[in-house]
Amino acid sequence: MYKTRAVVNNLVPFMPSVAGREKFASWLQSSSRNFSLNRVRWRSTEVSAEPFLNGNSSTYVEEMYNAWLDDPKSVHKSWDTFFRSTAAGRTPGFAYQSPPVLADAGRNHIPISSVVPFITGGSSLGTPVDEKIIDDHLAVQAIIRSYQARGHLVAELDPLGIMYADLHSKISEKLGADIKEKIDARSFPREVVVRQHSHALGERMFTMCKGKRGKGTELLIKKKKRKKEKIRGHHIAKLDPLGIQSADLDERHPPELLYDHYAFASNRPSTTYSKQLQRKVASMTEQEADMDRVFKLPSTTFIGGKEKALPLREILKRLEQVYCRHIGVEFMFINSLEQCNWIRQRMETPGIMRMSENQKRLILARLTRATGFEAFLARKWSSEKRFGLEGCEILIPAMKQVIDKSTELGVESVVIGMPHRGRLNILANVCRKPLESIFTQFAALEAADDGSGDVKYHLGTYIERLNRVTNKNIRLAVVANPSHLEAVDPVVQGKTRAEQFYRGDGEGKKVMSILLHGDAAFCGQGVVYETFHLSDLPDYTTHGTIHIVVNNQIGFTTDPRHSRSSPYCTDVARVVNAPIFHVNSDDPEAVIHVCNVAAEWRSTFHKDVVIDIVSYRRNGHNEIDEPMFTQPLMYSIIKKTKPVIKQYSEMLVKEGVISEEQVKDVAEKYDKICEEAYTNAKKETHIKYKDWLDSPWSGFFEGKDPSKMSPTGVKEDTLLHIGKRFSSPPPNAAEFVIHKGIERILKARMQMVEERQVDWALAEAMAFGSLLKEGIHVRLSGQDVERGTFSHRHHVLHHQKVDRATYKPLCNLYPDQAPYTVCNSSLSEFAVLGFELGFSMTNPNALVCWEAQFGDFNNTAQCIIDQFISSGQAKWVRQSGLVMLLPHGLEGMGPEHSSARLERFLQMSADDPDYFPPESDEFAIRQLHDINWIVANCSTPSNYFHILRRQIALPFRKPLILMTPKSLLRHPEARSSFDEMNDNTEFLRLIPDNGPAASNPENVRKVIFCSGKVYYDLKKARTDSNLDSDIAILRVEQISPFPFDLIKEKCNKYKNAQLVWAQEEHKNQGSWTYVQPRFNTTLNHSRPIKYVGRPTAASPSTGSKMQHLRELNALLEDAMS
Ligand SMILES: Cc1ncc(C[n+]2csc(CCOP(=O)(O)OP(=O)(O)O)c2C)c(N)n1
Repeated sequence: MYKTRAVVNNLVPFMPSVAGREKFASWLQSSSRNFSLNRVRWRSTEVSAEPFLNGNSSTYVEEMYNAWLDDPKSVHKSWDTFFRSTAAGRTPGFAYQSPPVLADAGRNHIPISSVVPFITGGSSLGTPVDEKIIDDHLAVQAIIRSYQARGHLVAELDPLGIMYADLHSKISEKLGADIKEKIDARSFPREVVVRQHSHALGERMFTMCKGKRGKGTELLIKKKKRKKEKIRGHHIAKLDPLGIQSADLDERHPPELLYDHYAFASNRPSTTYSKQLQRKVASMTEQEADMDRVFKLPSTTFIGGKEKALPLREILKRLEQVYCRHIGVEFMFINSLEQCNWIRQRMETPGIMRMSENQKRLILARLTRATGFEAFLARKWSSEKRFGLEGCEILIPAMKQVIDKSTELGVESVVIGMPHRGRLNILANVCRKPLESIFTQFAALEAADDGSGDVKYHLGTYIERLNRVTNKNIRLAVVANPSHLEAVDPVVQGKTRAEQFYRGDGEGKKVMSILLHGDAAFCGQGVVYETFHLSDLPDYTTHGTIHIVVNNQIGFTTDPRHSRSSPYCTDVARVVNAPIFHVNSDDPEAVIHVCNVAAEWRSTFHKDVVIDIVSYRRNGHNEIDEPMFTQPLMYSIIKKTKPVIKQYSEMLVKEGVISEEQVKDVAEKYDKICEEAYTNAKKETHIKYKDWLDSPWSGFFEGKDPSKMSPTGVKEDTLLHIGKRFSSPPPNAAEFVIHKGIERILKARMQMVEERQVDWALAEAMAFGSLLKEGIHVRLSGQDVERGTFSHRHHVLHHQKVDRATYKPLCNLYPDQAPYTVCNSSLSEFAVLGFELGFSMTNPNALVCWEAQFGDFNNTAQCIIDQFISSGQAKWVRQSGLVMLLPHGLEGMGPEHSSARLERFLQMSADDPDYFPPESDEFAIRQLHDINWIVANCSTPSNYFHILRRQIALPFRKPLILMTPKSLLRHPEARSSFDEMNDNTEFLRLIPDNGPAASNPENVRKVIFCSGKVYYDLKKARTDSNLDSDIAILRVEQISPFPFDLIKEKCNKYKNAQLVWAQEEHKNQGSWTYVQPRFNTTLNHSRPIKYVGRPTAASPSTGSKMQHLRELNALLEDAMS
């Protein structure tokens, strides 16, 4: 509402002048009979002075008014008359005059008479409308809206009934009766049965929202006026310096939710609505008879079904049924009337939650399996950690329902990301992974394949099976993940996006993702937020994710009020306008209903949606933990709480849907299945990690010799063609205005191509372009990658006159080329790197690159690097050819734009420093095969070209960590000839010295090994010192795996020389600590290798340019000495 108002407010000055331009609020202010234009100012209007603006009808009336302001003819004549009258100064009650009947009502032509007479009981032409009746009507509408917006705050969501108490407040005698009973029955000191913050208002507020169903709801609020003003301030704050946006920030506390708040039954003053409205409503509702008065239902509610009007009593009853029972829906913040109405319809339509007997039996059957599975594991492996689902077993029927519904709506493949809780159960009962495979994980068996493996509740899986409910084939992948909660979220999104991309599923109709979360992790981990922000970006969207929170109201041993500051653990989802369905896990049918709605929502709007299953954890954090140490009272309640299976089966027996014998029978049958699988599992002698692979690349490895690599050199014609295309303006250059600076860059590029030369950007374009030609999809993602942080790339040319008109040269190389994706990302490293990793997992025949703005920033994605990229293959036998491009180098730009922390990547390389692998022709490729990732620092464009192409030429996939240059991008010497890239050329792990020193190696007194940009500084210093024949400089381009063989060869060549490792990084950083022991192994400790470089330091680089140069000179002097 505020949003609309603010928009109106902002738009009004630009609207064409129309008769009676009066601010909308003025005619609602009936207390002020003075309608002077100048006196009423939107910007200074307080919310409380605009009572009707909180009601549905006011939205409608406001729409009418806006339309009328725009064009008085666009609304029905009656509205026109009305607005004209109010503009002319008539008071609301007298402003309306019934117009003559008009035929053919247009789009906005709903006559006011269709609203007003209902309220007034009919008014004849010229009869003034009774103001009081309008107020009553609007008050009812306000109540409806309040239930829709805030009903979730009083819904009975918590199966334990301990959710809302506030530790710092005394429990009032006015406690909701059923909560009070619950607490009393268990005879606990009530103050301690506390789980969550009281809503939003902090310690001084105490809210207890509970009531007997159908009788209205009781709310007790104590708040200080000052506090209230503070809270409401955001409604009227002017947040936008440009005045072009608005905020729709809603207060979370719902006094207006409760009908007695409107004083229908008493004269209790309201704190929300104006005194004037309170008086009006109070006078209307003094008598119980008001409850039987019939009110027209606005178009924004569906509680009436086919009824257009209902008695107030019935309205309230239905609203409570919908919004204040076991489902609490948050959706009114969504900025789309269509979407809000869509949800209202699915929640409010009478009978919408009714289930058939078959559906009920299906829920029970699934619940039986979920419960039986945990019970079976607990019986067989009582002291094993399994992070069971007890207390939220309903998750299994919920997941299955989401999948059933989505399959019914066309989805064929679901990618799932989830934490530990209930994972085995999901694998068994949702994915239908053979129970034998799961049970063998409990036995201490040897692995039949390579890798170090992972604990059972982290492993992934991939299953293709028939969905028996929909009779459609479905593919389910659960992505393997580390302990690091939520880190898998962006990986799942990337994998999902890739599947959609390669299937041509541009709208996400065939492939979708489901993300499961724990309550503490969902609100605690920042990557959740970062991932949400990818959800609507053109090159990152997965067209809607269904999030399911297993909200057991505890995180390990920590209560929610100590683990989050937001009222709900799901509030993070509000940023993307996702509807949030809180649902009580003890009401299986309510859970299934919201699952259906969520799946339909995703299928209809292709936007994220959250299901928050409010439940509990029957055991400790894991099965061997003692929860009574820390949550004694909560757990005493849990012990007395009947498992949902029991509650639901009893209910169905009572309803006559199923008999007690049948309940028993279903449970026993499942137990038998488990026993059989258990017996079979015992026969297994080995486990296979491959059985747990989440992304099988069928056909990729078959028939490939793991020791053979395709060539990386490219025909000259191809280089020339790509070079020319990349250097040309758009084909329609006459109309497409490009920037003069870009024209110059393109010209310079063309000149290089004509001279058969490439710089860094051209080499990269040729690597990408040649792969595209070969049918390999290339995706380059990261912050500002389209232009390139250093303005060197320019893969997207922008029309200087037309917004969003762009040209991407690499998309226009060949008619039958593979697609090229280049996309600026959101400003996140964690989520975006995770996303690209996920993308790279789907298709091995794609080059997926992520570029950091500066290499320094990669450490905000450290978890993805450590937990997935470095160790993913070892843990989960999953390969990835992801490329990380990390601008790196000390160039006097200060401590934070200098180091990609090369040393860390090297330290994580699984490359034994003490082991010289057997020498053979396959030395290099074997090393690559055995390593966890490749770390390189190239010094020439051609080597960059080759190493990128090598990612695809390899018969397997390894992540590539590449230190990339900054100043070298434009360094005149950092150029390569086509000769170094065409047929019969390849990536050089080590670039030898090709100068005078190389032709007379015996006389060389010093060999400097180095890597990356420092080579050019050393080379210049050597020439300046006239030492070209005395000193050889060799570049180690691939640092890990270490080129033992080549180092050995070169050291032998320069047998009389002193060996030096020179680097620009500080001694405790860069490559030194990695290369030193490997040099020693290579040389069998027979020749020392000396360090030349900066001393150790805590910070990667000095902040002083002068100090930087001083250090560099010292380094060079030392190297040349
Ligand atoms: C990033 C991260 N920090 C800490 C932990 C340790 N840890 C494991 S489970 C857990 C509690 C998680 O609570 P919640 O998200 O509510 O899920 P639940 O275990 O209750 O299902 C914690 C803190 C972790 N796994 N990951």
